[in-house]
Amino acid sequence: MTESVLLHIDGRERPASDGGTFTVVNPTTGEPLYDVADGTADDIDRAVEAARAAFEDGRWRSMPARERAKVLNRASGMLAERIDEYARLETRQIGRTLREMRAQLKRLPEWLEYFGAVAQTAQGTSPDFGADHLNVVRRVPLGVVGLITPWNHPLLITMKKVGVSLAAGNSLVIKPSELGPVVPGLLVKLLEEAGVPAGVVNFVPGLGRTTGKALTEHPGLAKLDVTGGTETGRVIAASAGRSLIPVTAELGGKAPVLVFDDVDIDQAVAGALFAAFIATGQTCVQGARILVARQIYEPFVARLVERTRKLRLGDPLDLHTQVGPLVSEAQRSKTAGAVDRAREQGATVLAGGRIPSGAHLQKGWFYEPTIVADVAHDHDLWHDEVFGPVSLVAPFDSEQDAIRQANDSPFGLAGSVWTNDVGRSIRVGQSLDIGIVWVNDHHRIDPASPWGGFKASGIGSENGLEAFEAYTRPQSIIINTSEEPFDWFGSVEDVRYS
Ligand code: TXE
Repeated sequence: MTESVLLHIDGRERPASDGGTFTVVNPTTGEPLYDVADGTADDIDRAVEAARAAFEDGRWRSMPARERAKVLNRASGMLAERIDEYARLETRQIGRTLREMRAQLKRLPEWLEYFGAVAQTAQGTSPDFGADHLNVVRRVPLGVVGLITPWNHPLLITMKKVGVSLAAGNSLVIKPSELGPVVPGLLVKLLEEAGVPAGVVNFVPGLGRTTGKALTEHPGLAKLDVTGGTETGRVIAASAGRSLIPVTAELGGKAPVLVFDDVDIDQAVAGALFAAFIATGQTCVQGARILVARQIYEPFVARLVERTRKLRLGDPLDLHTQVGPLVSEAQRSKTAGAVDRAREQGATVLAGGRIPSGAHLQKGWFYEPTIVADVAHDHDLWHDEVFGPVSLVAPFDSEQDAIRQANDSPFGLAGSVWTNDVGRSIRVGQSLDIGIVWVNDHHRIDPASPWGGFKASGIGSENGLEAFEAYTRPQSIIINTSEEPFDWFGSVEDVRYS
């Protein structure tokens, strides 16, 4: 039986204004799971209006930071108690393994705690303004912010945006992905139970081209924050440009994994598998280009292929499953299409490259974890993001060659360097044109650590003090401290101006 997911506006759940719904399907079984209210432009108007009213009367923004932090900490404790339930729901709606969802969701309370602490310790400044004035610069919240989130980490990405924007005192309208709206909707209710006043966080699920578009084009917003594909990011950033509001955009990637010849091969292969195949490869930082020192290329690739072939596909709710299905039929055909195109262009598929044949895998959108070699720099697979379980391997001849190949990409989000040579890890890391560099690791994230891409991977950063700053703006208050009377038009000799 399907359950319903409703809009949440001004503290109340409601259906879409025209009664429209869409269905979320279980990607493992093909069964319908939820009927989700399909928010209209009128619903977006109502949500922005509720958020604006909440912002203007100060019910959240004017609460002392200490009180806001208390609410966020309470929400953090409540979330920690619901992790198991939410992890199961996330696995059912997007097909990511329960083992991964539990590990990811367990971290999320930290975002509320971290940004609650940042809100309490944030301070203004007082720059020198000369002898006769005192300048106080406060950081004030922006207003109503529009948050647009994807399906690949539904709750993590919502949390990355919600924690910081709430801590800074903003009011929000969230438009979750049409493929993963369920748990973000539960978070909104949890926040209100924890004490966030009604109207501050509003939730309008719907499709990108209608509900998302209505939100991004709404004149009542003070900022847009999106995670999604690069083309979506361009459309939303153009909209923000027309409204003259700031935008944070976390977009696509094609992360390099650089493996030098001094590593333990088994450890580096384990790292490459982790980089390439968690979330069935559906992450913006997926290790999509595995570049390996020629001296160890053959044994490394042999081991990588052997281990890739052994990955266990299956029901993501089963804790023994290592790789779940893709989120949708569209995502699987995009993945299969990218591999077929690579074959046509002359690449060699070393592992995977097929829809699996197991009887238990026929109902879901499964695709075999895939390793591709002989991909030239002018092939599509070198440059295009697949967003599925497909990684290419290629050899490099020197440190300079590794850096050159890694940087040959339109994207610049993240990548990893695998070496035991400390100097080399720093030299190479500093030469990569990417926003996040891991050394002997991949995928690691922390609420305190800036997360954002260069080039076509986005604008601005999530997490850390940078994100908090980007959810506030400076207000400069300039106070005249002089005892001298001032009359600009009274007498030319008397003029005091600085
Ligand atoms: O994401 P979309 P989709 C990439 C990945 C994937 C591709 C498409 O390559 O194959 O994007 O995936 C909303 N105005 N990533 O279609 O469309 C949309 O409803 C306003 C990378 O799922 O980018 C959803 O809420 N909103 C990625 C959100 O944008 C619009 C994560 C993201 O959807 C809109 C997901 C519009 N015109 C996909 N069009 C990452 N970097 O993590 C869409 N949306």
